[in-house]
Order: sequence, then C-alpha cells, then structure tokens
Amino acid sequence: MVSLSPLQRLDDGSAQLERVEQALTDSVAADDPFLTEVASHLIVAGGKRLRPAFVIASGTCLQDDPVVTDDLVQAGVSVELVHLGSLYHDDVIDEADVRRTVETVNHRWSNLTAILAGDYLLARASEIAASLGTEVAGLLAATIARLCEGQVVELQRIYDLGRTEEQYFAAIEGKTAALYATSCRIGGLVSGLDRDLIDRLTEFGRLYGMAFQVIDDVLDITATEEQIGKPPNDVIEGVYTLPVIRHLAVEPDGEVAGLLGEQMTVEERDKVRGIVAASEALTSSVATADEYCRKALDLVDDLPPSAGAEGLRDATRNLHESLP
Ligand code: GRG
Repeated sequence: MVSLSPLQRLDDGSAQLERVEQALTDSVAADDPFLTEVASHLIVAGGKRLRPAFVIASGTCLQDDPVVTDDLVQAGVSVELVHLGSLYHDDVIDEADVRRTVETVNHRWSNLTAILAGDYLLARASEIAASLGTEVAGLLAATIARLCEGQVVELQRIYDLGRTEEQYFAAIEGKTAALYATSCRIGGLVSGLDRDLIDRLTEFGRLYGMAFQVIDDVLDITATEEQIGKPPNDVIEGVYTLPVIRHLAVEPDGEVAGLLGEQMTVEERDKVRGIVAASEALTSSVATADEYCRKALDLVDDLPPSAGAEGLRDATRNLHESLP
C-alpha cells in the first residue's frame, strides 16, 4: 500500500534500513537452528519496516544532521519484532497460508510452531526494550496488551451485523494504531525529546495507524487481489469493517444484510463488495480516512524541515495517496 520509506529523506536512508535489517536478523538468532529458521521466516520474506522507520524518523525529527544511534536501531527492532509476533499469531487465527508473498509458518510447519515462534519474537522484543530502560519496557508491554485487546474485541464481533462504529474504532485502535503510536513514542523517548513533543508524536502515530487500518479495510472492499497481495477476505471471514457497518446502518434489510452473518462463496463476497463499493458508505469511509491523514499531518506540520520530520510527513502523504 505504501512503498516509500519514511527514511528516504536521510542521506543514508537505505544504509540505515540495512542496519535495521541486520539487527533484526541478529535479534532472532537462537542456539537451535530450527528456531532460528522459523523465527527468521517472515523477516527474510520482507515487509515495509514502517514501524522501525517511524521510530528513527521520530527520534531524529529535530536534528538537522541526523544521527541514528544504536539505541534507535534497537528500538526499531523491538517494535518490528512485536509486529512480526502478532503476524505469526494472526496467521494462526486466520488459518492463513500466505503472508508477504511466502507460505506462512503455520502452513509450512504447524500452528504450534507458529505460536511458539511468535512467543519467541515477543520475548526477544521485550528483552531489547528492557535494555532501553524501564519506561520503554513498560510501554512495549502495555502495547502488546493493547494489540491483544484489539484482536479480542474484533473476534467478539465476528459475523455480527450489529457491530457498531464505536466497536470497530476501538478494535483498530488496539490492533493497529497502538503500535504506530508506540513506535513514534519510543523514538522520542530514546532520543530524550521533550514530553510535549513526545506526546504529539504519539498522537501522530495513533492517527496515522487509524488512517492506515481504515484504508486497509476500504481497499479490502474496492481493490483486486493483485493490488492488495492477498484475497479480499474480510466479509468471508465475518470481519465487518467501516464501509460495511455504514452500509448496514442505511440498509439494514438490504441485499448485503441478507448475505452476511455466515460464511459465503467468493461470488457472494464479490456481490457484497460491489454493492458496498458503489455506496455512500464507501465514500464516507474514504472521508474518514482522509480526516485521520489530515489530522496526523497537522500534528507534524510545524516541525522543522529535518529529514526525520519530512519522513513522517511523506509517509502520511503517501498513505493519503493510496486512498481510492
Ligand atoms: C501476540 C502481540 C500479539 C498479538 C496477538 C493476533 C493479534 C493479537 C493481533 C494481530 C493484530 C494485527 C494482525 C493487526 C494488523 C496489523 C497490520 C496493519 C498489518 C499489516 O502491516 P504492514 O502493512 O505489513 O505494515 P508489513 O508486511 O509491511 O510489515
């Protein structure tokens, strides 16, 4: 969805990303070669590394001549490991067979392997966070809890036609926005920025994360499998997101409502997607994402023209441009 890294404005942005890559690989090396292999599986498969980039961009947002310290790189690794651990567990929950274009750990080995490897990634993340201080360690632990809460709130509403916008926003705030907020906050904490700015960066990350997830959910209705890199499966899996919730609020007894509430065929899915995509509910969901992007941008608008601050602004503009 977003191809440009927030680190592209650094003179040596690709070298810094390479440092993150190497540190990530080192962080999961275990005595046991099998554990190393399964724990590295999705790292090798790629990923945009947006969360480490947000750590580094936030941490350097006031520096004319940015210095990316080892602590910032390690902080980036800790948030990416939490992200990875959540993906391992999410793929077990969804029984997914492909992620980042490669076979998932659960599909290639087993659910047990994926859960244990995910736990191992979270443990490594916690160990690194502890080396960065009590506040960072406490924040990362609380964020892992927020991810779990978000996922549980979502699971409680699977196939529920009565899912409210409030329940939807609470779920995405936990499962997606919390880790973006924490990425920016940890960058600020590690660099010792002042508290007001740290709070502002945290809110920027939260708003970016909300926009990110709403756009992800809109694209699951409007985009092709090729465009999003996976089958658009939300309605089949019973995850009724903002466009569907808003459509049902206007047409509670319409054709879409008649098809939802249980598993459906791919043809029925595409029927639902077509109707919702052509509805006012889609337009208003796009407007919601647009508003989150604008509010996020407002918060970093007056930061000085450093590479870090430009990176945060670019990332938000890129996200905005991915809106249909
Ligand atoms: C054990 C931490 C932990 C959590 C358990 C399963 C679960 C609870 C939470 C899952 C939350 C989840 C999968 C949220 C979606 C996150 C998301 C937006 C994924 C896509 O992120 P990208 O596009 O992916 O940044 P890449 O591959 O680029 O890293």
